[in-house]
Amino acid sequence: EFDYLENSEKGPSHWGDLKMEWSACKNGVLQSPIDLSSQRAKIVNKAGELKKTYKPCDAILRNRGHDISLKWHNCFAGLININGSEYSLQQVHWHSPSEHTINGARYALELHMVHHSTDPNFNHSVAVIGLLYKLGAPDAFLSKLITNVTSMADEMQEREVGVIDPNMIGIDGKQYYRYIGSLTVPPCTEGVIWTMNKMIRTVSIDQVLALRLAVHDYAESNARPVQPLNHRQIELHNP
Ligand code: BO1
Ligand code: ZN
Repeated sequence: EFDYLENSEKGPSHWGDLKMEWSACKNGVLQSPIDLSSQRAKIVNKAGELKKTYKPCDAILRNRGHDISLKWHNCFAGLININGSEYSLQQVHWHSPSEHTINGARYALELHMVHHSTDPNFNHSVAVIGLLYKLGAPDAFLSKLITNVTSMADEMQEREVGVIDPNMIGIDGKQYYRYIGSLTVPPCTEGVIWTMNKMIRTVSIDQVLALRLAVHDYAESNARPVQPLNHRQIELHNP
């Protein structure tokens, strides 16, 4: 349905032409990912640490063709609180290389923790926490899953992987970038609250290659190009 190849008619520069519902990919002005420029960020000192209450819960690992995702299933994986509103954790997935850049620098891997608003009047509002990884020591969370990732080389496979604790991801909520953007895949829906951790974690080259090979030829990325910031403000929360 869509791909990431530069010269393909289903590639990122054509997503907005493929289906009417995907027009935000082309015409939106609050699109993600972006370059997080520390120079342009407004420093917010009084915000406090990111409030989160995650708990272990049963999960399913899935090869969705364009990425590998881990979805918590038939249980409650916990909440984050953003400006007094609660968002419940649904799934995580990986992009390689990173979609967001920091001062123009791209990282080896980016993880997205996708949350939905729990407020029924605020239907389907999405908040994503992003984490960036540079090459180095293996990531403990991925280590638990990597054998299953490697065995899922074909699209649309899934595995029950038992109880997975979201706290193992190890987000550090002390310093983070915050801005309003979009889903980074079609339909590129806007209004997503993005929280990108400032702390960079590490991942081994083997783990990155396992994720990339399971999804595509390892030469193909699943990162959407960086989008214009337009008139948006980026906040750097630094309690
Ligand atoms: S991302 O984090 O911006 N790459 C991203 C991209 C697409 C989605 C989520 C995050 N898709 C949404 C679907 C919803 C679904 C939700 C949670 O993921 O549009 O229908 O409920 O799984
Ligand atoms: Zn994503």
